[in-house]
Amino acid sequence: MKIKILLFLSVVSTIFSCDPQKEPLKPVIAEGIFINEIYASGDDWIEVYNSLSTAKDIGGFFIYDDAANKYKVPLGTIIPSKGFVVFLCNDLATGLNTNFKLSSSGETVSLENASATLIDKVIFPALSGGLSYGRFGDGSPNFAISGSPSKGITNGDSQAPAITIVERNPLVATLNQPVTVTAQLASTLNVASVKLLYRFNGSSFTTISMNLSGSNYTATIPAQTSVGKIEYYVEATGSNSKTSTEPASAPAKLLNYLLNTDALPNLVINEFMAFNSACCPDVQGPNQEFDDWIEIYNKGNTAVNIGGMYLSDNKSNPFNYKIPSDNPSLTTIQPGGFILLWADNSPSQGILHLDFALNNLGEDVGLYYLDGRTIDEYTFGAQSENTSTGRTTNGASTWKIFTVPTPGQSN
Ligand SMILES: [Ca+2]
Ligand SMILES: [Ca+2]
Ligand SMILES: [Ca+2]
Ligand SMILES: [Ca+2]
Repeated sequence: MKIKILLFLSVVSTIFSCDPQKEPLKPVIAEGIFINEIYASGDDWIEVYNSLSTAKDIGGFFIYDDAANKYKVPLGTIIPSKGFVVFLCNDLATGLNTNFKLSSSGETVSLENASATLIDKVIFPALSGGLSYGRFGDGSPNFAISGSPSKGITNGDSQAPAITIVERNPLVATLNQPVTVTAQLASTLNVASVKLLYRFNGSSFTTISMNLSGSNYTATIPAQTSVGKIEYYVEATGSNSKTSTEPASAPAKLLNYLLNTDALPNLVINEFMAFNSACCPDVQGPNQEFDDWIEIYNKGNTAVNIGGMYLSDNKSNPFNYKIPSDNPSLTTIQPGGFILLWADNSPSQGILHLDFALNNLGEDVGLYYLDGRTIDEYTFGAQSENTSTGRTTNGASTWKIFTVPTPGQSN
């Protein structure tokens, strides 16, 4: 038996040593101090737990996501028995602030004692806003994504179910059309119920059960026969009676879609530029920024305020960027007039600056109504530097490349 085991170990060590790309395998020597919970989507933190029956001084311990750049816990950092200490992962490298941040796409965090012996190592998955990854209960080998992070306090025996994705189909609904809402949970285990709550034009909420189908929960909001606004949220309850919602602050914040029968405004995307290095600057104080832009033309007979409408660089995501509606004087286009929007990823520069840029290798550019219906959209290919693409004449159905772009003016 002994020989067999030794042979086995030798085979294992051969397998593990043959890939020089991987970090060297180090055994984890548990000593009762655990990485207990991780939050990684902004204001990152790591919670460490002391499972021992005595207080523990973890001064001189090391925490890291990169073995070449370890953070050293300050001397005199004591965790009481069954207590916690939280490290803020913010690059500050002082006190309980680590010298690294965490990736919301997931990575590995390691904990070493003062002799640099690895005592815990956690590989965490992608964590979107509001979710944490931790041990349930504290110090246990059972990990789960949680919808209710518990920074510096017990993770409890069990967690509220974590809702990871909520989608609806169709994304843009019309009158007399049912809408199916799908919710994905981090786990379908220990889920007592998942419910969809919706209301129409601010009335009281109607609650319907969402049914498990595959790994998703679905329910359908019935077709509406009159115009208005549907608002909704998803609520998941665990077999431990703990509840989470998406949006997390529901019902204060809700998902919604609009149903209306308005005629679409008579607007077109008239010209755009996706590769600007020398033409037509966005003048910001002393700076000239050579940014992408989109020109919209009003070919109708009435003024149109585009506040509340959407622009996108992706046809499948019409709700990408909502034009603010708090300054109609800047967002209203007169008949026969133009408006220029900077696609410069800089909404802080003003109401006519979008939160995306245009890819000069080609993509979509689209203008969408208040309810997401398509007003105009266009798909373009690779662009030459300092040329624009636009309609041959204002509002025309054919497009051409302009070597002399005319942002905000007649083509
Ligand atoms: Ca906790
Ligand atoms: Ca560009
Ligand atoms: Ca700019
Ligand atoms: Ca133009």
